[in-house]
Amino acid sequence: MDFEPMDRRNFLGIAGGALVCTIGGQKFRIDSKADLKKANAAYPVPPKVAAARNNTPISKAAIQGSRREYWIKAEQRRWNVVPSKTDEMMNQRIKKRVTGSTGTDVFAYRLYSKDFAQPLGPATVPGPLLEANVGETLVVHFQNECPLPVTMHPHGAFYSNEMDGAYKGKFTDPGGFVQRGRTVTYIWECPEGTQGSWLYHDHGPFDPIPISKGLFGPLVIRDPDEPLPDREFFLGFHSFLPGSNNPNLRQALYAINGKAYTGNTPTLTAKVGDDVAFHVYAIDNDFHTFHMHGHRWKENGVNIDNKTFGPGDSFRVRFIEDNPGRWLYHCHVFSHLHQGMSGWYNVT
Ligand SMILES: [Cu+2]
Repeated sequence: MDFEPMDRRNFLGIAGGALVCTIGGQKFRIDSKADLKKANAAYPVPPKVAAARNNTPISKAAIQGSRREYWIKAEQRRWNVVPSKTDEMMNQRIKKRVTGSTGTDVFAYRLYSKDFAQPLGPATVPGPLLEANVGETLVVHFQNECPLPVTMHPHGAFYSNEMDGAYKGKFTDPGGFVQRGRTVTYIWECPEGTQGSWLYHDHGPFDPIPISKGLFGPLVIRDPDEPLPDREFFLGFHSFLPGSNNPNLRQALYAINGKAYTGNTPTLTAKVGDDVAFHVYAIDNDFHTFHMHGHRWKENGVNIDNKTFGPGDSFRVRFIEDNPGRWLYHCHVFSHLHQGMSGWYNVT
């Protein structure tokens, strides 16, 4: 990370598409080399965080209704964005001399059993699905094993101010600056009016670096009166950029659920007659579209087959499956599509 304040010429030189962040009052580019260790060491610990004990217990009285409890760690791991090295849509090999190495270091949320006894699967991009019914409370015990302070911040749920998992400078609560080795418990309520397809993500002091390294995931709050779909899919639209996060990449990879190019992104399956739901969200620096071949759905009473959505947006598409075939779902921004943002939807 370049901690030199940038002059105007430098700024203009990189402003075309580069993501510029201000951290600790210094501007830096997300596509330049980053010394995260140095940046971390230079970062002041907010006063309420310094004063807090590890995982201050939450009183049971604070929890309304029944609880859905999760134990989640943020971990660092290797991750291959294009494991098959092939784009099945274009029937092309993904050439290392074009993209650079598609293997990279990510930060990823990982689900554990009660009291962090054992992992229930690998750390993944996106993180595990969090779900609750209206009337329940999400209790999320979160431990950080990444080398930067990171957090979990939910969309859609109801929470008190200190539970929003966000860095706020000197006003930061312990849940907004979870240092390596520390644990916090978040309580997020799901009263009437919070139902929907949402997401959660890091909102710590290094935002958006940990998000672009993989710290996000789906969150659904269900209306218990609504029948569950027969098939449902959770799709996060995001990107891996060359530079600080992915030093061996030569070009951006536009990903769905941590993978890029058809055959690597999720291959979804359903059969005719199924009640199908797609829970879709975006969490990078771009606007995307969700386009589905051979299908359409209603939004505000209008039939559409392509929906634009931006960073932090989330929505659900639901229809009764009526059209068998090998279909594509993809982002219709062509540079994103041809840098990986598409997948198969196979209907029998
Ligand atoms: Cu896109």
